[in-house]
Amino acid sequence: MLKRHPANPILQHTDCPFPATMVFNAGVARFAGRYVMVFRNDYGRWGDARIDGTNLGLATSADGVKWTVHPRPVLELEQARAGLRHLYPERFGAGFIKRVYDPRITVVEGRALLCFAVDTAHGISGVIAETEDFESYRFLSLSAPDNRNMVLFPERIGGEFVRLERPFPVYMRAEPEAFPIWISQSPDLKYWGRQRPVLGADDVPYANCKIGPAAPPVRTRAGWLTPIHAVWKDERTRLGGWEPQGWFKKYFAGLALLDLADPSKVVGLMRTPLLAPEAGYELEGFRGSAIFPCGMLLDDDGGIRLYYGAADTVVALATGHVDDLIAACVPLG
Ligand code: BMA
Repeated sequence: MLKRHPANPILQHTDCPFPATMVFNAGVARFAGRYVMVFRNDYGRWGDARIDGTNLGLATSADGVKWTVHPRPVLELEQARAGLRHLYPERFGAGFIKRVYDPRITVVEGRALLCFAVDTAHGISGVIAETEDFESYRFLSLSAPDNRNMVLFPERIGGEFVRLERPFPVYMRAEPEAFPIWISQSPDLKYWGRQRPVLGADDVPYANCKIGPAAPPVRTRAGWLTPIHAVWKDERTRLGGWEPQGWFKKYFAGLALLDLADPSKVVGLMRTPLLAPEAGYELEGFRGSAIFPCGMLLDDDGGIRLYYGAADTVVALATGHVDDLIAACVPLG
């Protein structure tokens, strides 16, 4: 269904002109005549799971394969703290925001919007920011905890902005944990409401733990083509990785098709993974066997490019054709 690009990994720490170690989970868009990528950089020592910090870097490209990294990170923790200050009480202190990570880019009506996760003293939240140049950001909203993996649809639906998100239920959740994908909508990107569940982990045959939105959905004639990530956890099988206590969660890329007019309705789902960890750069690294897509683009000729974090260590690209992906999605059983 998808072919791994021969240039993989298309971005890694050695491509960065600043301290970088794990370079992964990158949002990608076409904007102002070029390809733009905002990636997560966990910096520290190679081979060591204890990192010194996380920031977001920027890379640009003429062809979506060969990337040039901007000389400095574009979002450091201190910038995020300063920029988000108006969205929470001052008395929570400078340390309230602890980490920024996992960016996704969606261009909606010509506006470049970035969704990313923030760890806060009160739990994990999702942020929406707007940018003109991908170097400086205006922060529009901070979600209540515990929620993340937010992706915006590339156009308004029924007059409203729409996003997929992945809350973490704490009470009354299924055993084993089965975190689902939800949807919500907003008139202005600030006030989010009408939350509804869309897809459960138990709908996905290759997830026994959690699923989440991956890259922002892409419009096709058959529906919104929507990459997801799906997690299979087996504590008897230790996977590759740098975690001293071991790593046991395999992350697959999956694919759903959502109704164009009402994306809370699932039209189809791939019953098998869209991409399963197999290549060396997917199996070995910080967290082996992790495929975590954060960007998908549809070319005019029907070509699909899926950009994904591999082993939480590098960025990789896989390509395919939109017709094959649509045909692989079948109605929920
Ligand atoms: C998820 C997130 C992602 C990461 C994945 C695999 O929970 O933290 O950033 O890629 O785990 O480690």
